[in-house]
Amino acid sequence: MSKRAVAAAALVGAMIIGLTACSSGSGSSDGKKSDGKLTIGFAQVGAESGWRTANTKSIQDAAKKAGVTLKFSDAQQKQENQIKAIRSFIQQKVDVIAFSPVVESGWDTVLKEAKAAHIPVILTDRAVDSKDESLYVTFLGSDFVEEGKKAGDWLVKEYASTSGEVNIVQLEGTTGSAPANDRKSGFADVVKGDPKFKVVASQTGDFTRAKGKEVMQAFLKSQPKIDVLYAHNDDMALGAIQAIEEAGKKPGTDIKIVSVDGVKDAFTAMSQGKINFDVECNPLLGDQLMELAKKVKAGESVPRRIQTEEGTFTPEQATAALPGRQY
Ligand code: GYE
Repeated sequence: MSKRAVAAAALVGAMIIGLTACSSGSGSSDGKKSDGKLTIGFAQVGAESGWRTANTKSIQDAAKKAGVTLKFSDAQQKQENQIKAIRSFIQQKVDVIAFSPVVESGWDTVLKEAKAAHIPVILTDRAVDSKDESLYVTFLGSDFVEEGKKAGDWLVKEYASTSGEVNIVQLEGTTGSAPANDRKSGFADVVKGDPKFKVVASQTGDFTRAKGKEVMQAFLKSQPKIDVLYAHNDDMALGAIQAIEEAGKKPGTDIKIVSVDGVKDAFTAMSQGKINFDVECNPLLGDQLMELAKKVKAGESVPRRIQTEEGTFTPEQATAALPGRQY
């Protein structure tokens, strides 16, 4: 870090302490001051799932609490919309750009434009596959490969005493997105260890309930024997549950379901025995993002990678956690 950056860091640090001191007396925690206010441009993926809604709310609430001006854009799951939003943030000269890339590839050009404009970029939730690591300062989010492995580990245990074939159908997330790529590969790495596990069909449901239902209907028609559904998120699992029930089968019993996210609606389904295992993915990234953005703006160094901590849920655990679940 340059001397200037260090000096700037010290100054902003002092300002933050000052603001905290001011607000603590009045009982207000948002520390609103027009001078030195940080502006973040945030390009969100969309509103495709319960996870995403919780993530958006967390970021908006955290910005308010931290006295940060948030310019928020919803890309409706389209990369071109996110690129447009980032370009507009560059034009508006925001202090920090944060975004959750809908897909992994194809970001270098716009990220180079941000770099040329000296606007630091923070990745949240999803990663990009850029070789040039100077195009973003840090990445805050989950380890999706690990999540896929946790789903696979559950399956291996669940079917430990079964010797016959276990037919699996997979509902993939948005094609080309980091969570779809990584949850697929993490799961495959574990289940390939035993040839009885067969992924008989795998298709994208775009992380939505409607698509999850539609694709599951097609699986039910084309596959004579389905033992397990592995869904890359809860919304697709919830859509698939409707398809399974409409086909006269019992989700969680006739077809076992393992999913990812850990949203409230999925916990409710688990308490009804319709989902057998859920791997948690934490959407509450807002406070950490605000903290990071402040540090980055101040020229302080931040870790290149900040990983979210998360667990797994059995139906019993989900039922117990349901009353206090935030999202
Ligand atoms: O699992 C899914 C959402 O990127 C981790 O995106 C996120 C995923 C999440 O649509 O529900």
